[in-house]
Amino acid sequence: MVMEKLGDSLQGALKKLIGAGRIDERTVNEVVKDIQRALLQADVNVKLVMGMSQRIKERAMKEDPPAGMNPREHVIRIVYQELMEIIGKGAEIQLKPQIIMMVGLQGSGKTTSTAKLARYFQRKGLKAGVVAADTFRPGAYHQLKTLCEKLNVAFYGEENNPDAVEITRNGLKALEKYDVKIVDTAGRHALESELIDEMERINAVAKPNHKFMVLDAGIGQQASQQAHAFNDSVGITGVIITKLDGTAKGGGALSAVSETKAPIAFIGVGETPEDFEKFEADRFISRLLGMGDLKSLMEKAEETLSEEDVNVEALMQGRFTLKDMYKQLEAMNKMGPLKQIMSMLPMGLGGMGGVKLSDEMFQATSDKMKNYKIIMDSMTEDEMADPKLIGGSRIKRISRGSGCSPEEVRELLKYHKTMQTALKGFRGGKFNIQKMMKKKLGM
Ligand SMILES: Nc1nc2c(ncn2[C@@H]2O[C@H](COP(=O)(O)OP(=O)(O)OP(=O)(O)O)[C@@H](O)[C@H]2O)c(=O)[nH]1
Ligand SMILES: [Mg+2]
Repeated sequence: MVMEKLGDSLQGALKKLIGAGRIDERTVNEVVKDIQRALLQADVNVKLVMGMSQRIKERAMKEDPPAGMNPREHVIRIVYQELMEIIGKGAEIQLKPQIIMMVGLQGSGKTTSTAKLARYFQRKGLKAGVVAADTFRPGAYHQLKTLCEKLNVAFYGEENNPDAVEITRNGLKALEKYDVKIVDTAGRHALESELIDEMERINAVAKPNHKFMVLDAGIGQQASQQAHAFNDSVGITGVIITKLDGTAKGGGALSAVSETKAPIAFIGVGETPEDFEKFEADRFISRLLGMGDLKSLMEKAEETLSEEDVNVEALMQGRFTLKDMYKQLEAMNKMGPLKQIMSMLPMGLGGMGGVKLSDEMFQATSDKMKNYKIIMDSMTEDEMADPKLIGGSRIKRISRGSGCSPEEVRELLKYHKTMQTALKGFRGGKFNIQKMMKKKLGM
């Protein structure tokens, strides 16, 4: 998971709160101290952290919990709200025809993000094309071309033309029929006049609706300086923070950017085209705090899967047969890294509710899932639709057919039952802490 360390520490702090006998000043101070430490380690600015801690303390002691909310939930809600203040709301991205220009320093991730962004819009049903207007870095043309070919994204470039402005003009014309046109530009080591000059000229020709500054999360709090500088020169409408997967300083970059006027639009969380997310502060924080993120998952599911792959509706209604489970396991494979998916799912839904999975645990779960599929392949249609039919003798038959032990078959049935119960609970039939918290916290 992105910013795993920060998430771990924040969750540790909240666990203390949940485990405390009663919520008094001492408990609050202790929890706030833990949160402080976590944020400072993630490189969030000291002043911001101190201001936030003070507010949490004051609000936790002075404000009365809203009706129906216990003191614990009340404090968690305050922490959530104050984190939202620090991170800020994300940028609004409209799904309509538009021109986007990417700017940023060398190696920040512009070219990679250009391709990822094109894919994002394509998945939303818009036709996307990109223009390779980086004539500074050798190989830039081929890098982008290859990425686009892989993703089936339209590409325009002129390998031997040194004039980035001309390429932009030609490219936008050539891609006229495309809904979303993204212009990848060159970077420089530092914000030097040559770079600014080129950005300004491309800007004048492209007249982009959006100018996204691409920023490497590794620079931490310096993000704010860069965002200001780019904003003053060419004006930026949003920020893409990349490489959040590879740094402990993500908190610095995220909070520093949100202090500038440019909102965070997307985050890059890995090298593959899938590792890219629209930035939604509320979801991001829910995930950090380990509250699962069903909404993100559902969206991801809808984007990646066709309807016959998984019946989300039935799932949410608690109609969950073995067949549905089988489909779900297949769907998980399609959706990519199981680990990522599981950190988004609330507990019980096959997810860990933000509980961290060790690599061994993850491997074990992943192997188990494969086993489950093999076992289910030895079941009849009737059994798949109604697992209650499966008694002792059928278990033996399935065990023989699949080459797994009867214990494994029983375990699968138990797993299915747990999931089914959890889903019913999730739907609201039963007491469910996850749902209750989400509702009360207004998430
Ligand atoms: N781990 C990780 N790596 C990333 C991410 N985004 C980009 N990268 C890697 O960062 C390196 C630089 O990315 P580019 O997209 O080439 O950066 P650029 O801004 O276009 O660089 P220039 O064109 O030289 O200015 C590549 O190796 C990418 O694979 C991300 O979100 N996570
Ligand atoms: Mg590049």
